[in-house]
Amino acid sequence: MEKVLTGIQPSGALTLGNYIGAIKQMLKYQDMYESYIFIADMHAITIPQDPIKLRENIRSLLAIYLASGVDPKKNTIFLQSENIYHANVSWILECLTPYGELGRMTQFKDKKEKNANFSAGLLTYPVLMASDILLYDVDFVPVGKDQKQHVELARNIAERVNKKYGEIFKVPLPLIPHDGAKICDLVDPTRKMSKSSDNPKGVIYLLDDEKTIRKKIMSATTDSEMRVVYDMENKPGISNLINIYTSLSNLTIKDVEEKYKDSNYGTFKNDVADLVVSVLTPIQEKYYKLLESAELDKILDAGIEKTTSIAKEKYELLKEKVGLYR
Ligand code: ATP
Ligand code: LTN
Repeated sequence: MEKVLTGIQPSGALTLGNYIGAIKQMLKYQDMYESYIFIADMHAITIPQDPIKLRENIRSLLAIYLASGVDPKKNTIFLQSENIYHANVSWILECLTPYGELGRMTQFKDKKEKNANFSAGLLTYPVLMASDILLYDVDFVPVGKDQKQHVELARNIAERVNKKYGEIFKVPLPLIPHDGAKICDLVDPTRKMSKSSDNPKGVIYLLDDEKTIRKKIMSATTDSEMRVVYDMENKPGISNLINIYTSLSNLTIKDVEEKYKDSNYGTFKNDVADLVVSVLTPIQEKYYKLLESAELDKILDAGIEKTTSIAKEKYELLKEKVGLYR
């Protein structure tokens, strides 16, 4: 069976963008492929994190996965930092990756602007991501549009290493969702909705209560035209709401335009809010039950046992090919 692997960083409260761009894809692929899902905690520390908050976020992310419907019987679920081979392989791959290639990554260029003292880890971040992927010989890597460049880098690294040392890694493909590939901020719809945003009004968090969700959607930035029509360039606010609506329903963009052709923005926004609340409420109910459960630790224990033995084998092969043995 073909394999998929994906992960999310526990770098803050998860957003509707993470749900639509990442978690919904996991739910789809868990029934189609052998699936590996992890918590990218080592990626989270590429920017400063409070240790107590980080630990909470790790547990919270796992509970969100499960509450959203990620099934531990269908997926191997693990914590990245518990598998020592990810960082070990990353070191070898870093030594085989030109510095210039990493400096060109869009996310690195964006994130370094936000912190003058940015860490070296922020630069090498995509190589750790490449090792996450390449350790497991996966066929596909489901990610949002913003991570496509990193998966392409992982492909380049795999091809380069295979060419130099012989077949070691499988070269994977990114899987990008069509609708909702990029959910945007509600206040500034030209920007990605992001968990590390500094304005919470533009971001729907998965654990926001109903009143907050409704308020944020009703105040979302739109335009003065009063036509529910998809046009990302000239009407980014309304197009973003259409994207959210289609991603959470079975409707296409055309269906939504047709359905709301005689409606004002208030009616449309109200329906978007109803839909978001109806998707998030059951997830929240399950989440709060799961958070304290011992089940969470059992799932990670099983995941680390399985992934350690797979990753160890790949690491030993890579070391041998590179000449790291006595
Ligand atoms: P940060 O703000 O910490 O960079 P983020 O909210 O951008 O975080 P990530 O942890 O980088 O989220 O991403 C987790 C997954 O969610 C990735 O697959 C990413 O592509 C997807 N994702 C994140 N934000 C969005 C969004 N706004 N729309 C669609 N997909 C998204
Ligand atoms: N960088 C990704 C998280 C991530 C990932 C991965 C996704 C780390 N390693 C491997 C897919 C495959 C992010 O920020 N979304």
